[in-house]
Amino acid sequence: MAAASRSHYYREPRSPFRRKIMPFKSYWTFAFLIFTASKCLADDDHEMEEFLKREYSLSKPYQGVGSLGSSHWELMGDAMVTTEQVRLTPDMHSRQGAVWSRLPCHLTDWEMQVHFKIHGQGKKNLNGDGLAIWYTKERAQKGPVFGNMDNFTGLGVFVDTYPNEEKHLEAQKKRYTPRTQRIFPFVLAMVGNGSISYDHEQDGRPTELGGCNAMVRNLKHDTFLFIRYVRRRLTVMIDIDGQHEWRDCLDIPGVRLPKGYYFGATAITGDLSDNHDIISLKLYQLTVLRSRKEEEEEEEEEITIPSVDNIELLRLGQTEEGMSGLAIFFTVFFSMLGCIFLIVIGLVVYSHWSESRRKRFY
Ligand SMILES: *[C@@H]1O[C@H](CO)[C@@H](O)[C@H](O)[C@H]1NC(C)=O
Ligand SMILES: *[C@@H]1O[C@H](CO)[C@@H](O)[C@H](O)[C@H]1NC(C)=O
Ligand SMILES: [Ca+2]
Repeated sequence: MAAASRSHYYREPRSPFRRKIMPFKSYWTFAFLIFTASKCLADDDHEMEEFLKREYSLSKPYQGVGSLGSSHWELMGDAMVTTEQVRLTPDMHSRQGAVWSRLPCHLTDWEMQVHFKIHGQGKKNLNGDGLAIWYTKERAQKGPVFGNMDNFTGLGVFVDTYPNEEKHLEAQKKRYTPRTQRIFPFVLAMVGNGSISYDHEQDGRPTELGGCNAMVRNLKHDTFLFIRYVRRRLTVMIDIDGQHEWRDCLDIPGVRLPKGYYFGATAITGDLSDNHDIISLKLYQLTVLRSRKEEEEEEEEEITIPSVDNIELLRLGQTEEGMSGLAIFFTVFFSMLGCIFLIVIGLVVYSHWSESRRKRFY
């Protein structure tokens, strides 16, 4: 409408409006751009609603937890339910326990809020091994990956409380550079496709998607972990300082997880131990706006095997970070080489010039 009313000024050739008025077509293109831009911005603000899904949640008084087939959550191994928590392992060596949902989850976008507690007698770094939260194809399998099977298919988020690799290096009087060294307890995410093994001796370093340090042991206040999966973006956040503030741990786009997998929590102890408690698992369904294009894309290619887009680049980025000291060295080295080269050229040119001047004098 604005364009139409302004076009009256066209009759006056020298109107100051003249140059400002856009042709009809570009006016609409512009409006469209503004519209899409604002829409994208709204989406980036995570404007979404969330609904607690009780069937995938676990909370006090833990009525649906047990070994009976009728329970929503299956208890395994050394795990025990009390009035206060589901204790996956007690603070005793060589235990493992798990709790697994019996219902496959078919939601597209979700967030799992984990209220957990890790505590025990062990001093700093003399405790282990940690707990894991799962969204996997397989369920209720025992194994070495925090009490779950290796070569799992799906997502695992680990709270690793024992630095196996760092302890091993320490014994050899070696260590990572401060930049690449990880401080434990360490939260780490990994996506498996059925043939990727978790390297326990390296605390999963070769297969990690990202992670962060989280001092979660023996705290008086409540500790939480959030795992959010929205539009194929995996975000892990922690709230461990008792301030009710979420801290980003990792955020990775292009994570492809099939629907219909199972949620679970597992823990394991070895020579060293801890109580690994789950106080609650709350699963929220998130409803987010999707563009028609996104919807079509997602309908077209149904995900059957979990994967992460550009995983090689992700790994490359991590090693590059470790090598940046070397990169700085080379940059400095070659700049100095360049300067020396320029100085030499300068000297040669100068000596030629002064020589020819000398010749002219004679
Ligand atoms: C699983 O991932 C590995 C490493 O990215 C790859 O080599 C392998 O082909 C994948 N397996 C399947 C079944 O997709
Ligand atoms: C896991 O996969 C790796 C490589 O595909 C294989 O070597 C290993 O035997 C598998 N482990 C188990 C427990 O299936
Ligand atoms: Ca470890």
